[in-house]
Amino acid sequence: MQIDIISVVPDLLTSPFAHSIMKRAADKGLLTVNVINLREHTTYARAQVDDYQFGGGAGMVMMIEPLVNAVEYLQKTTRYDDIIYLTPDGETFNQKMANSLSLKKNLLMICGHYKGIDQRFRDHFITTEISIGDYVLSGGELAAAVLTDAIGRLLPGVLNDESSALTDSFQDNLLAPPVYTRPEVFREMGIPEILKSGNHKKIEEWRYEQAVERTRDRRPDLLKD
Ligand code: 6GU
Repeated sequence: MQIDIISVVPDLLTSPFAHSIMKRAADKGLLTVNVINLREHTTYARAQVDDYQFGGGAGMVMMIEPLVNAVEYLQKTTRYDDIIYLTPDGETFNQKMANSLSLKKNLLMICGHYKGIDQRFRDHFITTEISIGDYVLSGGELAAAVLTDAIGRLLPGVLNDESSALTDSFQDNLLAPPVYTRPEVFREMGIPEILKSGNHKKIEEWRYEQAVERTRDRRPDLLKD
């Protein structure tokens, strides 16, 4: 899978994919992330990419022309399944969307800054608008990193134990159950007896009960549908 990300702060997007599971995905050739500097696609003086908004008001707006230049340049070599704009007024990202995006081949993500991007670009080039939650970030980069991580780890072969994505929180609309590792006793705090029983069927039942209980307690909204 290929994920291309257009940004005015490309440096924000180097570290998130250079470690751990995202690095493994890249090393195995399962996920390629390219970060494109929007300023390299503007024809305006001093690499300008934003301007004052028509109608007045505080805050700059990202201009349509550099964005179109960048997208059309990338489209010469890549056919995108989706062109995603990261924006707080988009649809709230969730695991279902991560699953569905992980089935695509090529994605393009556009990171907004300032007051956002010219509406004409949204109308004519963007296919999907996504937010990562009800709060405002100073730009779309961290949101693009969140999406890329959530999508990338779902690609077959990225996680060592392929079943481990299946037992994530949210994968079946349940939060994950509690987990324990060594030592068995730490400062008189033990672990649930059942986990030492060796009875895998009983352990699975216990985990499921714990997941349901935790979900009912913390996120009852997930159990409604
Ligand atoms: Cl995708 N972008 C920005 N700037 N803020 C956000 C967001 C995205 N999602 C939540 N807040």
